[in-house]
Amino acid sequence: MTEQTPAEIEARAADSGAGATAAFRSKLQTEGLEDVTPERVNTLAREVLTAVHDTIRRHKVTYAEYDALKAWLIQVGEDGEWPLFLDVWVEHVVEQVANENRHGTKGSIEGPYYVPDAPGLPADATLPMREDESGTPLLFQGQVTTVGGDPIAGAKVEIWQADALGFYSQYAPGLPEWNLRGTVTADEQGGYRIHTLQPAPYQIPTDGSCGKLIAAAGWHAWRPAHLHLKVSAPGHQLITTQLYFPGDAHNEDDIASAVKPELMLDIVPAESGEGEQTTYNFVLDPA
Ligand code: MBD
Ligand code: FE
Repeated sequence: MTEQTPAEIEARAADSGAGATAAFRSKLQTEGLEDVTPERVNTLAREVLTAVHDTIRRHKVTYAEYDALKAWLIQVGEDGEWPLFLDVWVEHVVEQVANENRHGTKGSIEGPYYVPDAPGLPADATLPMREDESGTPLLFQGQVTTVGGDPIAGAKVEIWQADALGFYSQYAPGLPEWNLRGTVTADEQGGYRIHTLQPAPYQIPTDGSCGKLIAAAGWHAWRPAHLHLKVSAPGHQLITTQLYFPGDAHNEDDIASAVKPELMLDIVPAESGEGEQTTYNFVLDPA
């Protein structure tokens, strides 16, 4: 793999936040937006504004701080970083509420970098990757079942992940379109064996508005390494989740608050002798 200068890596990082705005717009075009009733808007907008007012009073927010906020909010939109901001700092609570009654596999946030319709792959598959793709080989295998433990033949396992530098295809230039993305169809026993690579931890782009907030507040910009998944089958609820790697320095302080103990992988040396392997089974709730 060719070496990148820090400036090149920064340039790629800047693109990724904005790309998420374009991707969200195209999702809206295909799926549209459901109506939110005036009653809900009234309740929710009023409560959020009241919380803001309370914060201003409690901390005696100044005009200088108010103007800094205005400037920053304007810039988030210009940078195209609203999806990034919302998915990093808000989505985890929406996910918690949405999935609180499930009995199957725990959910986690989708984040800004999902792309629908990744190439279809058989149950035993290697994710699309470059010939010289760097990183530790990882065999990710398991089975999809119902909450009752019955295998779900032909379940769909969509997977997307960052490469060994922390970049997602279609959100960083220079990567093949579907790099490290795929739609795997499980076998008759609901089984899948996906050959991929260990992803790198992900750093929120430091050069955009989200990065400015992180720097201004003295926070860090990291998510622990993770695999993204959407697992689905007819008659069952689709689950969107993420899986994590033990020992990652940011499992305990994910900037996106999306780690759950149930989503920690058990990584062991690969039986093939090359790299690592892990087994994770998905349990789907009935629709
Ligand atoms: C990611 O890769 C991610 O998963 C989330 C939630 C936010 C930003 C980047
Ligand atoms: Fe991610």
